[in-house]
Amino acid sequence: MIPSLILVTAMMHTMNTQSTPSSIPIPAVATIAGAPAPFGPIPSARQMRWHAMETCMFIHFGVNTFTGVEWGGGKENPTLFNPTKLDCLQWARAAKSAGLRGIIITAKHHDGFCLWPSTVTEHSVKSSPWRDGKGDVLRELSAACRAEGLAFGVYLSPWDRNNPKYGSGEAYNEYFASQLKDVLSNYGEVFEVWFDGACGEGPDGRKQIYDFPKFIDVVRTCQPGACIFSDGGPDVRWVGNESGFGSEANWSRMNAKEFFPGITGRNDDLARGQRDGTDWLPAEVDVSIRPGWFWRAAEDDRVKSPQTLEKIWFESVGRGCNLLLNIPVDSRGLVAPQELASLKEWGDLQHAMFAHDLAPKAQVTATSTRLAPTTAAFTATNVTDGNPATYWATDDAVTSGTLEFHFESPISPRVIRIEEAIQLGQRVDAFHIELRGTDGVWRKAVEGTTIGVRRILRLEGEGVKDVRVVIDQSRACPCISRVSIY
Ligand code: FUL
Repeated sequence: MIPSLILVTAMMHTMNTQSTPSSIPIPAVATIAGAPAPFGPIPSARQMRWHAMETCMFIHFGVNTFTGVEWGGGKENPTLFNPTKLDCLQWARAAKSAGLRGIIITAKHHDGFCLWPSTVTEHSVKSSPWRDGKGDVLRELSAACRAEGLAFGVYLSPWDRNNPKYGSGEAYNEYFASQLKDVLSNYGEVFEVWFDGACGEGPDGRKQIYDFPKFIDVVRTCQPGACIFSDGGPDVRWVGNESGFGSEANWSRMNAKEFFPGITGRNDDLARGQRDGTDWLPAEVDVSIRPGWFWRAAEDDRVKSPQTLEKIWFESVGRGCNLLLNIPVDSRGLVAPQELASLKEWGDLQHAMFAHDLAPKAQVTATSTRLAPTTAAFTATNVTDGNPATYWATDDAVTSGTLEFHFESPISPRVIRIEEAIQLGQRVDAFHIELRGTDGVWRKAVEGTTIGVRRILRLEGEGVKDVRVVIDQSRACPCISRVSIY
């Protein structure tokens, strides 16, 4: 793809539901005469689609749900697995109540128990009393996701404390690759495959060397549109913590060669990205709504509040990461009432906050515009047209600039959202926001470093007539595709 030749046909901004990654509209390639050359690495089509997913649900569910432990030892009796009220549509609706766009489930956690009837092990739902051993959680969940317009993804733990082949090298890698093929071939489109870096002991303390190139091949063959998550990508990187925040300075760039699943001691780089990284490798924030990843009754009163979820969202999605929020299903096979309430209330908060974008009502001007007046292709009003393909840009030699939004009647802005046209790479190094009231005095409201795919910041303006987005420093001419004010 030649990124300088990009035109978007669809409206990613307003899109908020999709059932498969391939149905997510992204910039299609066409010529914009005079467009800036890309700067540094740029996202692949599958990464562009992944960025648009923003917030998804993680579900940890399995035998641990019935034993109350976080890491099952692998010797659990499969008959323990017996969720008598399992209803994947309820899970999907809970996700939608908070505006989440996809669900990733632990098809197999470290204990090795499979939520689908694997043909290569007996340690699965088929040896459980649930649905008389004829059930398949992946089948039910993928169907529920399709029905509710959500994307479907899988977590498959390479670490397997049940399988006797674990620690044997090639034989186990074959086993894992065949399971991977199974879960990626039978449940429709998968938007993300989640590889846990954990690589613990096998029987007799044997250690397994995972064949990630082989696993990646399987994903690319079975699900070419799926993004692969691990500590080091290749498509999506871990953010370096499980507490629910991204770094304020966040580059979606890494020297991918230096990183691999299970890497330790590089959490700061994983959080911030590498400013001069050679590969596009954005960060995902994974965090649980409870202290643990799996449900247990003892933590029913420790479910995060809607306000905490909102804070997590601003500090993850608002800093250019995707958020994967774990909602562990309970032993009935349902999202527990505490989670349902928190998700719904958070969803209502979000809805109220983001119902009306004020920016399209403003008159927008810029200090300078690329190739003006010869062409209007890079004009300032592109940032409020709802089309991510269009953007405001300056001439190549100009690496700072200001967008001004003039409102007819005073507004009380609470949030500003800014996006770079990342199809041309990540550029902005420093920016700040200024507000001007009826007294005519500009006041700095907030400042930041990176913008990238998106930066969402809180404001506390009253009686504001004008808003300025000042790009103080950009590594190449700034290309801003969106500014929204709420
Ligand atoms: C970790 C695992 O060990 C946890 O149990 C959990 O699945 C988390 C998302 O990833 O590496």
